[in-house]
Amino acid sequence: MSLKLGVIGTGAIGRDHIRRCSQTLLNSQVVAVTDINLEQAAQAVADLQLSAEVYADGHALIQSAQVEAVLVTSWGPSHEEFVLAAIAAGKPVFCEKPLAVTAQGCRNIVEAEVAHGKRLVQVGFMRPYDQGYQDLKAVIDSGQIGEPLMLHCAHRNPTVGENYTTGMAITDTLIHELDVLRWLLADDYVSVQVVFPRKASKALSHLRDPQIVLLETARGTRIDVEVFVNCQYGYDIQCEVVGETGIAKLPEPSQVQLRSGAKLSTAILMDWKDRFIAAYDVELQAFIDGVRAGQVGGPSAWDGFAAAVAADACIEAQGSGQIVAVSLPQRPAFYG
Ligand code: NAI
Ligand code: ISE
Repeated sequence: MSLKLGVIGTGAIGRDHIRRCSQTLLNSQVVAVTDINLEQAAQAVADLQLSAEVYADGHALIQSAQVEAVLVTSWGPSHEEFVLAAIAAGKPVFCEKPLAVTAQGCRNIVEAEVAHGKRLVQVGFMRPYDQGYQDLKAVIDSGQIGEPLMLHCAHRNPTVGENYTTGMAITDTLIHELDVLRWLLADDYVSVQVVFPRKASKALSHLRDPQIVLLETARGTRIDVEVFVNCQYGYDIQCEVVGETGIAKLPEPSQVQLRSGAKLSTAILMDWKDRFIAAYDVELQAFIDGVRAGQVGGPSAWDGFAAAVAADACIEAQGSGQIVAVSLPQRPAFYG
């Protein structure tokens, strides 16, 4: 029997997830959708030729007896409300990143899930499902390059919309690194600092872009992440790990090498949807399989909280220019 899914939010990633759950993945069926823009929700159903019902709002969808599990793909500030409602209804919920836009919001979710007594929440951090990051982690864990001392990372988007803010560079963009680097190193952050280089002329007037985030982990590894969301040339994710005896680098996505017009070249992807397309498939199939087996796994509400605690510190550091301490409470036994 297919898992009956309800999707809240039919924007860019909502439509992409509806497509993959309906056309690519196994054992899932989208039976319900909603969006504050109901016409757009209806259009998504029509475009994908689904027999899904359009609900008036997220709460009606979560309460529906038709819906066995929920995907939250609406804007970040609405995530907490819908995830808490799904937990209250006892329904498994896959929530796109960020789990909530503040650490306190994530903490409320952690507390509700622990009180429920069983894991229901998987956060949409897809990078741990990416083959390149998995291979990089295997090299680090094998000890081939010794202990990781430094990481040099970049998260570059070609452009962003006018609603994108300097804070979103942390809560929406850097949040992927805050999660995946913690997983890669099996370490937590203890301090952060944010510095701003000369501003890119292509960045809108309200936006400070690029920025460099400096992270320190409990074991003393130092990380620099360049976040540059108006780089124009492509969607480019870089991660280089400098160890005691060698260097390991995240592989580039596989692209044809072209010899033409007196040039040797490989294309750079422009869209995040393409860069992690396989990882999105794998993370959502894992959610579907986990729910059907009665065991939700993958990035947990605690992982969402841990990333948000570091993100809160980064937001403070953006404002103060100072080094800000990150203090993550003890992980509850519930999260292993
Ligand atoms: P979007 O702006 O294209 O779509 C968001 C949709 O949510 C809009 O259609 C909006 O009307 C709807 N919405 C907002 N509040 C709502 C509410 N209270 N109830 C119902 N619908 C509501 O944004 P996009 O790019 O699809 O992002 C959505 C979420 O997915 C964000 O949290 C974002 O950070 C995350 N995301 C994750 C990615 C990843 O790589 N894992 C990639 C892109 C987005
Ligand atoms: C977007 O929401 C994503 O999650 C993309 O992966 C990221 O690269 C982009 O900066 C975010 O705005």
